[in-house]
Amino acid sequence: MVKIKLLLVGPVQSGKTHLANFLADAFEFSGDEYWPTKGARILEFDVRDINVNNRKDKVDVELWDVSGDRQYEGCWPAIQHEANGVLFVYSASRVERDARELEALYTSFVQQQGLRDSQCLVIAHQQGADPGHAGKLPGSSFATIPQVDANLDANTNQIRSDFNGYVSQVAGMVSEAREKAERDIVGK
Ligand SMILES: Nc1nc2c(ncn2[C@@H]2O[C@H](COP(=O)(O)OP(=O)(O)OP(=O)(O)O)[C@@H](O)[C@H]2O)c(=O)[nH]1
Ligand SMILES: [Mg+2]
Repeated sequence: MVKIKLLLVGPVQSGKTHLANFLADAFEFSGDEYWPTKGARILEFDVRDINVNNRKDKVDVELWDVSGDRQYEGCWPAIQHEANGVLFVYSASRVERDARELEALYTSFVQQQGLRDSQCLVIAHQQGADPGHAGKLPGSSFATIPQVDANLDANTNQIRSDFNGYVSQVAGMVSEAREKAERDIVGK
């Protein structure tokens, strides 16, 4: 079993909470009304039978659904502490507005924390009827980070499988680092 901490970040109303509830199967919190997230909320769930370094394993996910409101920036150090990965969510119909904000979030959540691009995923969230932009984000920060589309009103299998693929990759890195630390202790 591997435990990972993932952060879901992005501009306000880009659908992070909606997406987090879907990924955690926590539909009791969902509805069409908008309830801004205060600071962050933590969802815990496991992903079973996924490939972790060529072994089938269970991964315990701690998913931090982070508010897009800058008034909570003071909470970011606590949120960022020991995170293993960052999921960037933006609204596909507001790509110009959101792209600039994502660049700033990338600096704070990835570069300044010493995380690698391989620990990140970009999600273009298509909310409601207007699918909006579904190509790649402009800007160089995200050039090497995989970008996927999510449409919870249509194909939910796709985003679930994209998410599981990402979890498998991050869990693989975490488990490898743990095994290396164990080997270092015994000096082999
Ligand atoms: N139809 C539809 N509506 C959505 C979807 N995702 C979000 N919404 C609506 O968009 C609004 C904002 O969604 P949230 O998930 O709360 O946004 P957020 O990114 O968590 O916003 P903050 O917590 O303020 O940062 C809510 O009214 C949701 O019901 C979606 O996939 N489809
Ligand atoms: Mg929210």
